[in-house]
Amino acid sequence: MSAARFAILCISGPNLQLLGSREPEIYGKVTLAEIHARLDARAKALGVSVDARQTNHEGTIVDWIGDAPKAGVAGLLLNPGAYTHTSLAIYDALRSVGLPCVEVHLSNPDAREAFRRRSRVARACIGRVAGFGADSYELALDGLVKALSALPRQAGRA
Ligand code: CA2
Repeated sequence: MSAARFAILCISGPNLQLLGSREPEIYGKVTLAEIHARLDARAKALGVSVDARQTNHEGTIVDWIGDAPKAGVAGLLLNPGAYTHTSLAIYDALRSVGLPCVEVHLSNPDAREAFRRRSRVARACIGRVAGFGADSYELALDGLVKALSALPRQAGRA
Protein backbone atom coordinates (compact mmCIF):
# COMPACT_ATOMS: atom_id res chain seq x y z
CA MET A 1 0.00 0.00 0.00
CA SER A 2 1.34 3.46 -0.90
CA ALA A 3 1.69 6.26 1.66
CA ALA A 4 -1.04 8.89 1.95
CA ARG A 5 -0.38 11.95 -0.19
CA PHE A 6 -1.54 14.33 2.54
CA ALA A 7 -2.35 14.04 6.22
CA ILE A 8 -5.51 15.99 7.01
CA LEU A 9 -6.88 16.89 10.42
CA CYS A 10 -10.66 17.25 10.79
CA ILE A 11 -11.87 19.04 13.91
CA SER A 12 -15.50 19.30 15.02
CA GLY A 13 -16.39 21.56 17.90
CA PRO A 14 -18.93 21.80 20.71
CA ASN A 15 -22.10 19.71 20.80
CA LEU A 16 -21.41 17.98 17.51
CA GLN A 17 -21.13 14.71 19.44
CA LEU A 18 -24.94 15.01 19.66
CA LEU A 19 -25.40 14.62 15.92
CA GLY A 20 -28.05 12.07 15.01
CA SER A 21 -29.73 12.23 18.39
CA ARG A 22 -31.16 15.79 18.60
CA GLU A 23 -32.50 18.45 16.22
CA PRO A 24 -32.45 16.16 13.14
CA GLU A 25 -34.52 18.75 11.23
CA ILE A 26 -31.52 21.10 11.35
CA TYR A 27 -28.50 18.81 11.55
CA GLY A 28 -29.75 15.55 9.99
CA LYS A 29 -29.84 12.00 11.29
CA VAL A 30 -26.26 10.98 10.60
CA THR A 31 -24.02 10.57 13.65
CA LEU A 32 -20.56 12.06 13.92
CA ALA A 33 -19.09 8.54 13.98
CA GLU A 34 -20.78 7.87 10.62
CA ILE A 35 -19.45 11.16 9.23
CA HIS A 36 -15.95 10.16 10.34
CA ALA A 37 -16.35 6.72 8.71
CA ARG A 38 -17.49 8.34 5.43
CA LEU A 39 -14.57 10.75 5.55
CA ASP A 40 -12.21 7.85 6.05
CA ALA A 41 -13.64 6.02 3.02
CA ARG A 42 -13.43 9.16 0.86
CA ALA A 43 -9.90 9.82 2.10
CA LYS A 44 -8.83 6.30 1.04
CA ALA A 45 -10.31 6.86 -2.41
CA LEU A 46 -8.38 10.14 -2.68
CA GLY A 47 -5.13 8.64 -1.39
CA VAL A 48 -4.97 10.86 1.71
CA SER A 49 -5.42 10.24 5.45
CA VAL A 50 -7.87 11.97 7.77
CA ASP A 51 -7.58 12.14 11.55
CA ALA A 52 -11.09 13.17 12.65
CA ARG A 53 -11.73 14.44 16.19
CA GLN A 54 -14.36 16.25 18.24
CA THR A 55 -14.10 18.34 21.38
CA ASN A 56 -16.38 20.63 23.34
CA HIS A 57 -13.45 22.82 24.44
CA GLU A 58 -12.18 25.92 22.65
CA GLY A 59 -8.66 25.61 24.10
CA THR A 60 -8.40 22.03 22.87
CA ILE A 61 -9.23 23.19 19.35
CA VAL A 62 -6.52 25.86 19.66
CA ASP A 63 -4.04 23.20 20.89
CA TRP A 64 -4.87 20.77 18.08
CA ILE A 65 -4.46 23.49 15.45
CA GLY A 66 -1.19 24.65 17.01
CA ASP A 67 0.22 21.10 17.11
CA ALA A 68 -0.78 20.34 13.52
CA PRO A 69 2.35 21.51 11.65
CA LYS A 70 4.79 19.47 13.70
CA ALA A 71 2.46 16.47 13.40
CA GLY A 72 2.89 16.70 9.62
CA VAL A 73 -0.66 17.84 8.92
CA ALA A 74 -1.03 19.35 5.45
CA GLY A 75 -4.47 20.88 5.82
CA LEU A 76 -7.48 21.24 8.07
CA LEU A 77 -11.23 20.66 7.93
CA LEU A 78 -12.85 22.66 10.70
CA ASN A 79 -16.41 22.82 11.97
CA PRO A 80 -15.99 25.05 15.00
CA GLY A 81 -19.68 24.76 15.98
CA ALA A 82 -20.86 27.83 17.90
CA TYR A 83 -17.22 28.97 18.28
CA THR A 84 -17.47 29.86 14.58
CA HIS A 85 -19.27 33.00 15.63
CA THR A 86 -17.20 33.97 18.66
CA SER A 87 -13.68 32.63 18.70
CA LEU A 88 -10.80 34.99 18.04
CA ALA A 89 -8.56 32.38 19.70
CA ILE A 90 -9.35 29.83 16.99
CA TYR A 91 -8.93 32.51 14.29
CA ASP A 92 -5.52 33.44 15.74
CA ALA A 93 -4.48 29.78 15.91
CA LEU A 94 -5.39 29.27 12.24
CA ARG A 95 -3.50 32.40 11.24
CA SER A 96 -0.44 31.40 13.24
CA VAL A 97 -0.06 27.94 11.67
CA GLY A 98 -0.96 29.14 8.18
CA LEU A 99 -2.22 25.72 7.04
CA PRO A 100 -4.95 25.62 4.41
CA CYS A 101 -8.27 25.23 6.25
CA VAL A 102 -11.78 24.65 4.95
CA GLU A 103 -14.63 25.81 7.21
CA VAL A 104 -17.38 23.16 7.33
CA HIS A 105 -20.99 23.42 8.46
CA LEU A 106 -23.85 20.94 8.32
CA SER A 107 -26.46 23.69 8.20
CA ASN A 108 -26.25 26.93 6.26
CA PRO A 109 -25.54 29.51 8.98
CA ASP A 110 -26.30 32.38 6.57
CA ALA A 111 -29.89 31.16 6.25
CA ARG A 112 -30.44 30.99 10.02
CA GLU A 113 -30.42 33.48 12.92
CA ALA A 114 -28.60 36.78 12.35
CA PHE A 115 -25.93 35.96 14.96
CA ARG A 116 -24.82 32.97 12.85
CA ARG A 117 -24.05 35.17 9.84
CA ARG A 118 -20.72 36.33 11.17
CA SER A 119 -17.91 33.79 11.06
CA ARG A 120 -14.85 34.75 13.10
CA VAL A 121 -12.74 32.07 11.40
CA ALA A 122 -13.69 32.66 7.74
CA ARG A 123 -10.85 35.06 7.04
CA ALA A 124 -8.34 32.38 8.05
CA CYS A 125 -9.90 29.78 5.72
CA ILE A 126 -9.41 29.09 2.02
CA GLY A 127 -13.09 28.22 1.64
CA ARG A 128 -16.31 27.13 3.23
CA VAL A 129 -18.78 24.28 2.62
CA ALA A 130 -22.12 24.75 4.39
CA GLY A 131 -25.68 23.52 4.15
CA PHE A 132 -25.22 20.01 2.77
CA GLY A 133 -25.66 18.12 6.04
CA ALA A 134 -23.20 15.27 6.53
CA ASP A 135 -22.12 15.64 2.89
CA SER A 136 -20.54 19.01 3.74
CA TYR A 137 -17.60 17.18 5.29
CA GLU A 138 -16.88 15.03 2.22
CA LEU A 139 -17.34 17.96 -0.14
CA ALA A 140 -14.94 19.99 1.99
CA LEU A 141 -12.42 17.14 1.89
CA ASP A 142 -12.63 17.05 -1.92
CA GLY A 143 -12.04 20.80 -2.07
CA LEU A 144 -9.17 20.74 0.38
CA VAL A 145 -7.39 17.88 -1.43
CA LYS A 146 -7.77 19.71 -4.75
CA ALA A 147 -6.31 22.85 -3.22
CA LEU A 148 -3.41 20.94 -1.64
CA SER A 149 -2.72 19.15 -4.93
CA ALA A 150 -2.44 22.51 -6.67
CA LEU A 151 0.27 23.73 -4.28
CA PRO A 152 3.86 23.59 -5.46
CA ARG A 153 5.45 20.18 -4.77
CA GLN A 154 6.76 19.66 -1.26
CA ALA A 155 4.50 22.30 0.32
CA GLY A 156 1.85 20.41 2.23
CA ARG A 157 3.12 16.93 1.32
CA ALA A 158 3.17 14.26 4.01
O1 CA2 B 1 -24.15 23.87 10.95
C1 CA2 B 1 -23.15 23.65 11.62
O2 CA2 B 1 -22.37 22.72 11.38
C2 CA2 B 1 -22.86 24.53 12.84
O3 CA2 B 1 -21.46 24.68 12.96
C3 CA2 B 1 -23.43 23.80 14.02
C4 CA2 B 1 -23.32 24.60 15.32
C5 CA2 B 1 -23.89 25.99 15.15
O4 CA2 B 1 -23.67 26.74 16.33
C6 CA2 B 1 -23.28 26.71 13.97
O5 CA2 B 1 -23.92 27.96 13.83
C7 CA2 B 1 -23.47 25.92 12.69
C8 CA2 B 1 -24.06 23.89 16.46
C9 CA2 B 1 -23.60 22.49 16.70
C10 CA2 B 1 -24.58 21.84 17.63
O6 CA2 B 1 -24.71 20.50 17.24
C11 CA2 B 1 -25.83 19.84 17.59
C12 CA2 B 1 -26.02 18.62 16.98
C13 CA2 B 1 -27.15 17.91 17.25
C14 CA2 B 1 -28.08 18.41 18.14
C15 CA2 B 1 -27.87 19.59 18.78
C16 CA2 B 1 -26.74 20.33 18.50
